[in-house]
Amino acid sequence: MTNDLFADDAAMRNTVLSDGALLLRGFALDAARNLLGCVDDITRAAPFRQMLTPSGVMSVAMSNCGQFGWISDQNGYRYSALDPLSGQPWPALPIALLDLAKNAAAKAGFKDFSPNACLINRYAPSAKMGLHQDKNEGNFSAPIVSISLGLPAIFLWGGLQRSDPAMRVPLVHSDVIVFGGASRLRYHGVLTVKDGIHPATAACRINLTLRQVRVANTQRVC
Ligand code: MD6
Ligand code: FE
Repeated sequence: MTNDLFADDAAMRNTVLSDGALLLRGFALDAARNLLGCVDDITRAAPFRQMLTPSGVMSVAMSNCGQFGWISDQNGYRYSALDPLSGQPWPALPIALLDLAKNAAAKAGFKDFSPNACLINRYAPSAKMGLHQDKNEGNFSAPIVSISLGLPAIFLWGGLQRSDPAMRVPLVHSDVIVFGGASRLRYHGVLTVKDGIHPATAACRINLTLRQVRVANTQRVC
């Protein structure tokens, strides 16, 4: 009941960030506790790890669930059906997560979103994510659905060129962003997460991004 009131209040503050990008405030409020339980289960099987990139180690710790997972090493980024740490497939995408992502996408006008990959980002205080485009999916007609849980953060919402000015969007627990269409390849990032304690996650921010990856674009074996 209380949650419904908060959710209604939050929904009144939904915001179009740009053409094809919608911020759904509080959209994950009812599901949040269950989703965080799923993250615990997933990361027992596929632990959080700080991946390497061609330019150094990432401050954000990552894991994945679903048919494909986003991975990076000194050679670059790609999707893989197997967790390179274990050589095993990633844990399955929980139904609750799939349902939430489909509902969010539909609300933003993307009717047939069928994600097969979910990247799980964990930000400890002082972690951040630099401006980037998500362009390894091989399928830019599908949107990406992004769920924020725990500590707040400032999301940077840029343009189609890295040098375009970026809007600063404060995100809090249970906010969901759907971005696709004309916004699918916009640059975005996350400013350094500040110290704090959130009742749902303690001293971290968790971000889940659900993607529809084209199978032909992935690496099947590591
Ligand atoms: C984050 N999100 O919010 C990082 N990418 O922690 C992303 O990089 C992202 O939120 C693609 C689509 C939505 C996102
Ligand atoms: Fe991204």
